[in-house]
Amino acid sequence: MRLSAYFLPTLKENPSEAQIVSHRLMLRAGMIRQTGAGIYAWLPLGQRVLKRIERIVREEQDASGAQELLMPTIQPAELWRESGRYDDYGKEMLRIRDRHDREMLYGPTNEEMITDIFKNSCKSYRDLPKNLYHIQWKFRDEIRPRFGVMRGREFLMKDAYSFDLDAAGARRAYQKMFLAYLRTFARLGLKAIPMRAESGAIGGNLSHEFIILAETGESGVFCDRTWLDLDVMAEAPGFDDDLERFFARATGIYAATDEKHDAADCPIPADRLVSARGIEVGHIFYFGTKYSKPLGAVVAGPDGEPVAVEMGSYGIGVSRLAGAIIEASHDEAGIIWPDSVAPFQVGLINLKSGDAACDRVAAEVYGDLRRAGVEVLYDDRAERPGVKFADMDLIGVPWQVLVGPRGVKSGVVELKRRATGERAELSRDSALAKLTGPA
Ligand code: 5CA
Repeated sequence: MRLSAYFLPTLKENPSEAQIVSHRLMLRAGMIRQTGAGIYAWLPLGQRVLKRIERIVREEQDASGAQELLMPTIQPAELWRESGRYDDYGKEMLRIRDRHDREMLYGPTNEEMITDIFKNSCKSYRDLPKNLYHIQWKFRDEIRPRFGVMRGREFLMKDAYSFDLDAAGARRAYQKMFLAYLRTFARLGLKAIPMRAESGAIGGNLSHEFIILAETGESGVFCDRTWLDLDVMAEAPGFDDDLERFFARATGIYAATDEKHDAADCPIPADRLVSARGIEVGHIFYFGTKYSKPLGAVVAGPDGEPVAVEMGSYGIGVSRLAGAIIEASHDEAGIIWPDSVAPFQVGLINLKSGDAACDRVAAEVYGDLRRAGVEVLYDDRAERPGVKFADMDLIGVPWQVLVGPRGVKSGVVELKRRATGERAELSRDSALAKLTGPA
């Protein structure tokens, strides 16, 4: 992509409405624009990041055995009357009437709808287990939308729903999602700590939130110091392995949200307890028959007797993650994208646009990289080098390739790693090999 043609409205000044760094940087880097309170348009750069996050989330859901479908954003009120949540949900639910005066709503979550879909097609224990998920926009009329995409009113969520014949099956489904979540967040370059949590409006009694420690986080959390240096992924099994041991290990190291933490009843000594703030990027729930019973999701068991299916639900805040990753990875100059979610892999800077030799070499490097399948943002604008450096650092592309008059003469380009600031002069071929070779 040539930057001269790209829709990338970066801002030089810090927008006054943004209180936390990720919100500031997302606005400044031209990733998002607010269109209403807690509602954002994702501009091309932001949309690229969102798609990359989605892809990793999807790959890990698929690897765990969950199957993707797509449910609508608009739901009939009727279903929520059956579960009893239509009145309970209160003002957070956006209620709508169609032209026939039928009551509808913009879904804040999908337990009712998926249970209805499931029950209409699955009638036997042989249809189990199933785990169905989608990645779809949600609306919650939050009292205090804030921090940009972190607490929006409209936001993108991955929500999965598991169906099992009995509690043991449901526990395995829960553990699979638990593992899929740890794998997902690790691939996103994040250290997410699973914490015992309240199940709130979703219900049930087994629940974990996945929390990224960050000063700007909205959740108060407590955890064992051990978590700070632990790479739990080093011990992670495969999806088909026995998950009990790993689950026991990962949930055995104390971590709880402030709603669950009780100082008087804390299992670890005070000197090992860390009190911190965190961002909730995922939340999983086991709630048994809370929805299957009222909605009639019943299958015939092996003995022919009807059994209400055991369910869990599993959410990841896909749009929130874009902000969370920035909170975890930035510096004074801007965003530092992990390679796995970067909107472009390489930012190519022509230090002297208009100079025939620089233009030629930069265009050739651009062509070489694109042919090798690398996603490149080529800054071909007639701007000063300082402006180009600042913009490329701001948007946080992991590698920068600098083409300038001096290097062009001696046949080299400069390669800069955004995260460390390290620079090296390399021949064009070596630079290309490095950028297209194995990571
Ligand atoms: N049905 C369950 C699981 S599928 C559910 O809705 N869980 S949730 O309420 O915890 O939401 C799942 C995830 O969505 C949260 O962990 C959080 O990362 C994200 N999320 C929730 N509310 C918002 C919001 N207002 N803005 C951005 N992300 C949000």
